[in-house]
Amino acid sequence: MDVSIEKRTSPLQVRVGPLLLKNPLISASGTFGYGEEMEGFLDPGVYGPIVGKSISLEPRKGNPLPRIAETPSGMLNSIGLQNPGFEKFMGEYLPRMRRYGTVLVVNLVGDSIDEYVEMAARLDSTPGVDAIELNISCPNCPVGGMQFGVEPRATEALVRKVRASFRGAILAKLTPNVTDIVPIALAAEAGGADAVSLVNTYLGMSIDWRRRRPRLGGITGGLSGPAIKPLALRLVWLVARACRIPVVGMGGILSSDDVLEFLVAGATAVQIGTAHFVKPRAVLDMLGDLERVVADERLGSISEIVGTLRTERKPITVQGDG
Ligand code: RRO
Repeated sequence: MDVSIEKRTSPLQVRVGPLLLKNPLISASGTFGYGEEMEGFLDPGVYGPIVGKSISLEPRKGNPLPRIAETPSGMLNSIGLQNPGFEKFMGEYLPRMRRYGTVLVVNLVGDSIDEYVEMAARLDSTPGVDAIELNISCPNCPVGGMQFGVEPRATEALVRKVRASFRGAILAKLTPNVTDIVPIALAAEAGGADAVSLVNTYLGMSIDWRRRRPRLGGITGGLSGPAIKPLALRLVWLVARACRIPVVGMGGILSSDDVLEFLVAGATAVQIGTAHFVKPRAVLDMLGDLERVVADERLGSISEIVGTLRTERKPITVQGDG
């Protein structure tokens, strides 16, 4: 075999902080189980990395039914963090996820800083865990989660404490349900995060007016899908301009054009979420398309397109100061 060809890096390879990814497409937490539900559709190992559903220290049963409501160009969820708990995850789900042979990211959520730290410390000494994603943005948790993602000092304190107990990559997953996401992203960076991922879902609700009832058992839920893509794209652009650490973008990505919009806005990689419920094999089309785009645009690598948005004006922000 020609060694020079063997060693050539893939044009889809990207670097997110210390993580070298074979491609920039990541399965989004909560839309992919721990991979096993997707095995009937595709090899979960095709993703750059995979991210499992959020894990909490104790098992959670989740919110009352119904937990999903379709909306125009999107969906609301109110899962309420249903998960098997940390011990069962470590014993049953993690070994299976490792077998997919791709970068593995464990998404964590806690009621307190100590809970995040306890799980992160256990994962630090666990082989095969490349990164953790701190869920500080759950829209359906009565305590914990989002409380660390809406106030910069709380974000920085949490990330700093976790940083001290975990040597792999740390991603902080941010909520769009704030007046200004930029100070939260900067706080995650100051605390030692290697990347920020955004956005988690937008708080919303759906009502069956004839029954005078909410459509979700949890009353409110998190909105995802193409409906939020323009909103997410703007936040990714704002955060990418402000932070030095990489941004992982997400929000309504269904096609390779959607992926490329996020990359041009400044995302180094993207997560695919709601698309799994519509077209579980969508990632395969996207990968083929991205390879063609790299060739057609005569790029050495897909990462050359990251942050190439051309603008002449400052953004309008909630502060009005750009
Ligand atoms: O479980 C959920 O209801 C949930 C979580 Br933890 C999250 O981070 N985002 C979301 O939309 N739903």
